[in-house]
This record gives sequence, C-alpha cells and structure tokens, in this order.
Amino acid sequence: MSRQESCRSCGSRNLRQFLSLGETPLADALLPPEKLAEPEPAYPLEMAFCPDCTLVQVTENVPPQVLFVDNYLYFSSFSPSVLEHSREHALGLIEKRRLGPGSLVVEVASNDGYLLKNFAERGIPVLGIDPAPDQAAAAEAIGVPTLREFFGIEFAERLRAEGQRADVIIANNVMAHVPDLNGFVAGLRELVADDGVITVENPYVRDLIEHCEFDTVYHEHHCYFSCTAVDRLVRRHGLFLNDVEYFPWLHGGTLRWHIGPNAAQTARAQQYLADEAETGVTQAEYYESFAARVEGIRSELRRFIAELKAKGQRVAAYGAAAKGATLLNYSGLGTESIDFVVDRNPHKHGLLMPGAHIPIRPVEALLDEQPDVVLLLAWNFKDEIVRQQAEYLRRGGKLLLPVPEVSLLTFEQTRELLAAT
Ligand code: DWN
Repeated sequence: MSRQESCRSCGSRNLRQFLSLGETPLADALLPPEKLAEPEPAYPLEMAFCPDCTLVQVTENVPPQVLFVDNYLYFSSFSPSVLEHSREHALGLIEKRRLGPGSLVVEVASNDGYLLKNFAERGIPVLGIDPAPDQAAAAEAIGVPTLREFFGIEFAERLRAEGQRADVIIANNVMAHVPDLNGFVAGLRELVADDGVITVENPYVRDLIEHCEFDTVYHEHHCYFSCTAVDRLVRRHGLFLNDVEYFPWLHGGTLRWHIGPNAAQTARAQQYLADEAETGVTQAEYYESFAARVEGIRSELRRFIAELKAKGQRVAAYGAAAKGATLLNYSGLGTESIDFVVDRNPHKHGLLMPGAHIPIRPVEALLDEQPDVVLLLAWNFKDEIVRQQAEYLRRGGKLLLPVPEVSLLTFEQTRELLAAT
C-alpha cells in the first residue's frame, strides 16, 4: 500500500479530502473460511477532490496484482442487463464505424469476453487485454484471444511496435481502476488509429454524490470521473472528449465517453461540461456536505436493521458485490445482523464477505430459508433481481434498499415492475 499525496491526473498537491469511510479490507477480497483466523489487511478508504483538475479520487494505492490477479472473482457475464448493454454497444460501433475483417477492436479489461464476443462472432478481429487468469481463460474458451497484461503506455508501445493499431478501443470499468492514470491514457493514444475511437465507461461522479452511492467507493476504484475531469485528462495526451452518452440504470449511473485524436466535440458533450460548471461539480464546495449525508444513511440503516432484529426478524442480503463490502464494513453490519449473502456467481459460494465475514450462498437459499428481509447490496440491479426473486417477494419477503435512502420494497410495490415482464 502507498498513500497518494498528489492528484492522479494533474499532479496537484492541493487535494482536498472530503470523506473517510475508515480502515476497510479490500472489497473483492472474499475470505475462504479457513483463513478466518489469519489477520485481514485493512486500509484507509478516503475520497479527495482536486481543485486544479476536478478529479475525485481515493488516497490509497493498492498493488494491481493484489486487486486484479490474486484470486479475482468478478465475472462480467452474471448480469443479463450488462450483457445486453454490451451487445448493443458492439452492434452500434460495427455499424457506425463500418467495422469488418480488416478492422481491429481492442478491449482493455476484457474479463470473460462478454463484450468482444459480439465482434468476434461477426468475423471482426478482436484482442482482449486482462491480467485476471480465470477471466482470460474463460474469454479464450469462447474464441476471444486475450493477453494477460496490465494496460499502460509500455504495453501499448509494444503492441504498436508489432504493427497493431486499433480502430476501436473499449475500456469499460477500468480507467477508474488504474493507479497510473496518465500512463493508461497515454497508452490509449499510442494504440488507437489516427481515425479511430476510444469508448470509456465508468460510473458518473455526479450520480455518486447526488444519490449518495458511497458504497461504490472502494480501493480498486481509484478515480470517480466527471466529464470535466476526463476532458482535462485526455487533452494532456493529445486526445479529445468527442461525445458523452448516459445510462442512468447502469451501476447507479454510468457515462460512456467517446474519445479520439480529433478535436470534434458534440453539443451534447459541451452541454455536460457546461452543466458541471453550473451545478458546481467542478468546485470543492459541491462535495462538502457528502460526508454528513453518508453518515445519515449509516445511522438509518443500522437503526432499521436493529429494529427488525429486535422484532425477531431474519435478515439476509443479496449480491456479494464489492459495493456490498463497503456498505457492510462502513455500517458495522456483520453476522450479528445478517445471516447470509446470496449471489449468482458460483465462484463466490462458500466464501465470506470481507471484514463482515458473512457466508455467501447460492440464490436458492432465499426460497429455502425465506428470510423476512433481504438487504439489497447489489441495488444497481434492483429491477433484474426483483424479477428474478418474484417468488420470494410473493411469499411475503421484502427487499431493503440502502441508497439513495434506506427504504423497504414489498411485493405490492413491485407489482408494476413484475407485470411489465
Ligand atoms: O467496476 C466494477 C463494477 C462495475 O463491478 C468492478 N470493479 C467490480 C464490480 O463491482 P461490484 O462487485 O459492486 O459490481 P456488481 O456487478 O454490482 O456486483 C453484483 C454482484 O451481484 C455480483 O457478484 C454478481 C451478483 N449478481 C447476482 O447475484 N444476481 C448480479 C446480478 C445481476 C444478479 O441477477
């Protein structure tokens, strides 16, 4: 671990800390039960704002090898909505960029091939880049060639020296994860063709603040981007923010930035930049009240669950998500309150949540045990999970949503959503 004293983007030493979530274990470091007796590393989890380039970032650096290689369990293919979103993105790029057998599409953090498979199936050459061995093996098993590497300027220079230039580079949920942000963006410039495009997706810092999504803060998320921060970052590397798309339903609010070597910028992108200046996203004051609001959610969630327990109700949780680890550890919720967590990813079954040490079980446990209330740790997939767990709800089960405010969701309240399916 090392402390980040200067801004990850512009190098400023004027970072202003505005939130501390205490010392917490790594959010994806799910624990095998046999390791319970061993010490569990925990590190400060704090957010800071850079007044010089507006980038929001955490103040600690965890070695990427620890975060993304040693037993990394996140597989992108466990969410049907993410798979459909990725497919639509791929088909849109194929049509708009007229991609074909002479093109090259590169994805950084390609995981299990969930996105690149949409190009490969249509005869378009692809190259995945992901250091996580199991995910890379899963990608290759479906015909997506994958280099087990961390992406950065050095690796991009090697690829270019081999004659590789990408017509499209896709980087979803990875630019926020890299400790060397400038090396990453310089690598994008090095590898993209002069008439190519780079699409970068990450959660939008404005949604994080306005919907109090503090649980999406964890050590692997080094940065939390606004359009202004992205615009200033990429310009430093001869790239330009060309366009912006918004997906409010994805991961609590996600932006897709279209970036390229040409300076064109759509009116939509200009509007995002203007709105951020007008609403104060680019100023330190915008973040000053966040900590108090986060404290408020923590207190209300603890009170709500204590009340359920006092009434003898059984509480479980859904989604062994990284955000779930932040929520549980910051809120001080463990096995005294929550009996088990369910998750569809079998790689997580039998393990324990980091810090909270709550056992992770298959989703079938909800019907087997019918707990009174399920804390929805993967709230970003609420609609998908409500549809999936309609029977649990029909039997009288309830979902407890932690953000943007603590609220209980009953079967009655989900009728409209379930009827729409
Ligand atoms: O950036 C990242 C975000 C995008 O995804 C990664 N660093 C890590 C990950 O964060 P997370 O673990 O908080 O993300 P998810 O995708 O919100 O986690 C959802 C969890 O819920 C996964 O373990 C899969 C599981 N799940 C499930 O059990 N049933 C997901 C869906 C959609 C379901 O129906």
